[in-house]
Amino acid sequence: MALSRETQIGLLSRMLLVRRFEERAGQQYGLGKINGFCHLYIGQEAVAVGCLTALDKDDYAISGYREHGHALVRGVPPGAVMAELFGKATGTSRGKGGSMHIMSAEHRFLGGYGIVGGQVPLGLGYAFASKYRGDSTVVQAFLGDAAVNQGVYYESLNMAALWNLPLICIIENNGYGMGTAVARASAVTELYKKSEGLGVHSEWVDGMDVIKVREAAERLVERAREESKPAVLECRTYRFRGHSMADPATYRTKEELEAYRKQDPVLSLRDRLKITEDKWKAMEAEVKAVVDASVKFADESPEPDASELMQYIHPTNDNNAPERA
Ligand SMILES: Cc1ncc(C[n+]2csc(CCOP(=O)(O)OP(=O)(O)O)c2C)c(N)n1
Ligand SMILES: [Mg+2]
Repeated sequence: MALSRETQIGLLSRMLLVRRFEERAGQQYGLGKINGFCHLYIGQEAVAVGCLTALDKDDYAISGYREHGHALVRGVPPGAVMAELFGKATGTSRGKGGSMHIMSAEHRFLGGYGIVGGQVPLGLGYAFASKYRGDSTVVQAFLGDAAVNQGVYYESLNMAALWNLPLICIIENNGYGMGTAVARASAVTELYKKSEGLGVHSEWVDGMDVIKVREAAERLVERAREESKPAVLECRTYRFRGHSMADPATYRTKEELEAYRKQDPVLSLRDRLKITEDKWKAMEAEVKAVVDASVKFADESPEPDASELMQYIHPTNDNNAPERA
């Protein structure tokens, strides 16, 4: 069914929130308020927004380390995400996870994972649990193009196909794994084809077009829910910034970047919907207020207390863990 104009405007405003949040995160990084790694999602907004809005509240999503946007779209409060980036006690992981480990059990957003491809078997476990409980929840696991080169991706999909588990792997093919182009790392560059031999329904979609992504995701979610079957959706997208804050992205040409900028997922939907200047200004102002508030919240939040230093980490190092027999 075609999406209503109202729904499309909703998708646009979520993409705008992710875009402006990420721009601000980059700026805050420059100001020294965010330490460690920080991978921005700018350019890829249509993937998280198109896919995650096809899920129900009870479904699950898991991602890699480029996951601020997934968390926001899943409904995690922007203040808690920004506070986690700042390493504050009010962050989603109480300031201990940072950029790569945003998670919220309440929003069924399972993270934020730093090991390339490691989120796929974890998502598989949730898909198994769904089938075991018989509650018809489905799992979306987001991974990058380079993660498709990890053995565990195939092992997980094999099990999902064998046991008919509702796992949807969403490949965010942004053309590069750090500075390595897909064609230099994979003999088969149409990444969705690599799972077909496992008996997994696999397809690709234009990942710069949120409407197309949403339509494909809706179809695959319904299929996973009703038939309990895995699927792969390769979304062809592009990241406008470097791999992380430390990457000046000299491995690609200006012309390439410019060509993708013309397909900017946010601006192209704005133009397609013929949003008036006034309406756009109002949308921008609304998003800016949310992002401003997230920074204020993170700024004003306390650092984690020193007494928490050894808490909520590996149990053998946790001085508050119950004694083991
Ligand atoms: C198992 C493992 N190997 C290597 C790394 C180092 N590493 C971090 S990001 C990355 C590239 C991943 O690229 P891709 O999967 O395409 O995701 P993108 O960064 O483009 O979103 C690599 C190799 C890692 N984190 N984990
Ligand atoms: Mg990539």
